[in-house]
Amino acid sequence: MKRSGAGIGNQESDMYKKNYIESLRNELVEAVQKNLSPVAIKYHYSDVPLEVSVKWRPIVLVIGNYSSGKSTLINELLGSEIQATGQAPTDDSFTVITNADSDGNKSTVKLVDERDGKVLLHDEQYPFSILKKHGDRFAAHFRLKRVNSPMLDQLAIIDTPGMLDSVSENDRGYDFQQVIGDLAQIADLTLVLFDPHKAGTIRETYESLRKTLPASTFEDRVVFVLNRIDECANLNDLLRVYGTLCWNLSQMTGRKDIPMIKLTYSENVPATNQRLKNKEDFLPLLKNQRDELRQRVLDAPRYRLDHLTSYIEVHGVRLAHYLEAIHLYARKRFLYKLKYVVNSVAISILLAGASWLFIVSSAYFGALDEVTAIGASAGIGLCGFVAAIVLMRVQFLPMFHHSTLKQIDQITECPTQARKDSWNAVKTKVYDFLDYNKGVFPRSGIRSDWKNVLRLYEKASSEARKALAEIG
Ligand SMILES: Nc1nc2c(ncn2[C@@H]2O[C@H](COP(=O)(O)OP(=O)(O)OP(=O)(O)O)[C@@H](O)[C@H]2O)c(=O)[nH]1
Ligand SMILES: [Mg+2]
Repeated sequence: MKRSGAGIGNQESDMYKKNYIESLRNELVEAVQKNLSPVAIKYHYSDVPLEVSVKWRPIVLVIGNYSSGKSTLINELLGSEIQATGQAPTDDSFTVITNADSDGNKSTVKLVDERDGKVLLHDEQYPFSILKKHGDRFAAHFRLKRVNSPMLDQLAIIDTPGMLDSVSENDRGYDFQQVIGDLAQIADLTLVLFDPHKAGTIRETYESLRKTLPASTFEDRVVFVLNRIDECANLNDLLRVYGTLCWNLSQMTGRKDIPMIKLTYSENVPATNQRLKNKEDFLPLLKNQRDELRQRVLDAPRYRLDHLTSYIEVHGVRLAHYLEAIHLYARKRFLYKLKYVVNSVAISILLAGASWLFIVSSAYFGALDEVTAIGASAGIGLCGFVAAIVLMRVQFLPMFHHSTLKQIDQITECPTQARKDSWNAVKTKVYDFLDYNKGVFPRSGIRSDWKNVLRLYEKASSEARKALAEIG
């Protein structure tokens, strides 16, 4: 990987740094495209090229309870009422909001056009093809809005339906938590919004984030926000709500240290305006962290490089583990067949020998000449061998296949937590692959593909980490 511009250090202009980051980003995407994707597709690790999820612009995902103020926050960031807002669950769609390419007047921010989910899921320029698996019900709740907001020059924002209780979640007709997990994997930053009325009712969503995001980048990629704090009656009430949220988060994370929670409210809501003017109220005493949140959103593109690097690492490790598993399965099957064939040859020879003894000692066949007797016993031995091979194909190999699939966890060794994690991520894919082709697939090349993936991802990741350290 060539690194243009490295070493210029502090004198680097912002422009130069931006170009450097851009060229590094392109090189990393190319590394995925050239080295990981062809192998991932060849062995059905992925149906779509891996770079599809990372080659588009940086993405900020906004999730949270219904009416926690997601759409209000997004409108505020964009500087226009692009998303519908309102009390009670308002919006049941996932909306990708990105910029319109038009160079027209950007002083008035407005919606330029809207596309429906089906187009979005099938258009290769967008990174959403992995969501096709969620079916038509999901596609009907997925759309793209193009807006001429300068805020969107470098990023896209995804507004999501408000989370409901898990009973109502089941009525959606698609797996909401899985969609959130898939989107969080593509996103460079996920904002998780709570409001004082429902502080901490998103356990399942938290779990799907935890499962899909690499542990190493989780803290950088998820920001918790306690929004609408202006609705707390007083400071004591706010402390009570904050305490409840901290407690719920620590229950979800299983950790005692609480992640940073941004305390925010919208100053555009009329009632809040009045409270801000009222000096006896607690609101004027408290810093609204809205600006910090805005800055965090604007910084999302900077995290894209880290994201891309960990994407290469995560998929490099998983793909290598996947290939190792199917290589070991193929080797085990080959050794099983070899042992079976050797045993069959031995038994057939014994059978031929026994037949010959029987023929020469039998009063009935004793009259046969020697060549015919040898030919007849060799024929019996051969028939025995053919029968054994047929039996192996129709009976023993399927039995071997099913019992290996039943004990799929024993295919590879997982002595460390990292190995267990990568195995858990690929186990179903390995099972599906072996189940689909019934264990019959070309064995040659898997081992070298596996070793190549290991070598190439380690090289790409170490060079990217070095470059990231240089950028600082
Ligand atoms: N007091 C107060 N009201 C807010 C604040 N943010 C949003 N609201 C109001 O809360 C209601 C819900 O806001 P939305 O932005 O629609 O919430 P949402 O999370 O997008 O809701 P769904 O799309 O239904 O999940 C609206 O009536 C907003 O005007 C805030 O910070 N303070
Ligand atoms: Mg909304």
